[in-house]
Amino acid sequence: MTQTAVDSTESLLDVERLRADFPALAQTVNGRPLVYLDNAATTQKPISVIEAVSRFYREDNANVHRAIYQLGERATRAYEGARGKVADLIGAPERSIVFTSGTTEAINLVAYAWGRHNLGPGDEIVITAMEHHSNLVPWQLAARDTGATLRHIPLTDDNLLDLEAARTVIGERTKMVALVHKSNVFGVVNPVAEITALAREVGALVLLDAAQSAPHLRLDVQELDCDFLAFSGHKMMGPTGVGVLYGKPQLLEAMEPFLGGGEMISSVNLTESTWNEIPWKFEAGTPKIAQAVGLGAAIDYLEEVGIDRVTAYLGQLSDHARQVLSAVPGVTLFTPAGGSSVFLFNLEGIHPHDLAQLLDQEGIAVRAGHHCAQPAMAHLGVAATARASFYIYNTFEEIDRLAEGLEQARRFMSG
Ligand code: 7TS
Repeated sequence: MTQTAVDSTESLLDVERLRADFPALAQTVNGRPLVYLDNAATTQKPISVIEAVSRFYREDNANVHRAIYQLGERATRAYEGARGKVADLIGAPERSIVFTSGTTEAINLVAYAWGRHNLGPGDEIVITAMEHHSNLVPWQLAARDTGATLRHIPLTDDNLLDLEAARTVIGERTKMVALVHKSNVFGVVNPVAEITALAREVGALVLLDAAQSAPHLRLDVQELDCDFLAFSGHKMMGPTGVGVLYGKPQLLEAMEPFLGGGEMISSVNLTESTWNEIPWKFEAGTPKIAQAVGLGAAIDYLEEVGIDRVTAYLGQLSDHARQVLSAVPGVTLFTPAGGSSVFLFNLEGIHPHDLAQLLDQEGIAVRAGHHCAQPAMAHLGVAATARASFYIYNTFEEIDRLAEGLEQARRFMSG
């Protein structure tokens, strides 16, 4: 994106100009311009990211950390350079940044490499009732394998974390508190400072699932004071197949490896091995080299737009969405006040899957289902909902088209 794409005087973002950077947004569906509103699932990619991946394969492709030749050194520089960009993005030292395949693998890494060696009967892991399955199932497995107990912080009737209950759920037995920073179903940013303070009182570790917050908010791990933080590149305009685990260096150093293989060792004989230094101790095998390079380009793009402006623009879009969606008769909005970028709703008399299909006829892409958060659906008392989620290239007009699409669906259903 060129510098002129950002207009700080008139509106927060010059979205029309910015959209030109995203080739996938230019297409039509059924003759109507695509309205892509499934950004919590994955975001579209700007040309600079697509080009960075392509350029890597065309010019710099070699394996990393082992080649003596110049091409290999360039590949290593590109890969490690991307780590530096991630580290700068979240205010962390480079050695605390582990490249994983995504949020899911990052959380599994902690649940295995930390959980299996530090949990036992009598210990408790605390999650919340609004977790994505990625931050739930790994802890169910860890509890099953270690004899630890999995507990959760319930939700209030307003679909927020019940902080009163959190004070009793987090206790002397708690060893790990793993919670979502920004919810992929409610769009709310959880009060992680309060939860972290409760965890600190009892000496528990804190893992933040930042899959939805990293694309939307400026994160600083020193300020957040979390022990682990996980996010995915593909939800912040980067390629699929790469994500990040941040861990406090002293914790990563004390942990056993997750996967064994090449790259993660210092020396190997036929009976035993010693481990590489962090972060490479946790990067077994040929890493996600081109993907990490693409993530680096996505971070450059995000920084050029300005993350604070991203947050503010998404806030404006969300205010508009709340207004127009709640004006459609028959719409139940589950997103609490304060929730942004993610709007969870149902339309009376129509199953969310049918609704998504009708909207698709109009070129509007929304998600329908349980959004990998079945306990949150259970809290709402529904099996499924529709969900519209926004990112920086979405416009006010697109949200109006969604509202029109809902009106049409309502008329269609009432015959
Ligand atoms: N945590 C949260 C809060 C998420 O929203 C997601 C993906 C994940 C973890 C898993 O990320 P992954 O990159 O490892 O798959 N959320 C969604 C969603 O809301 N719709 O599709 C994927």
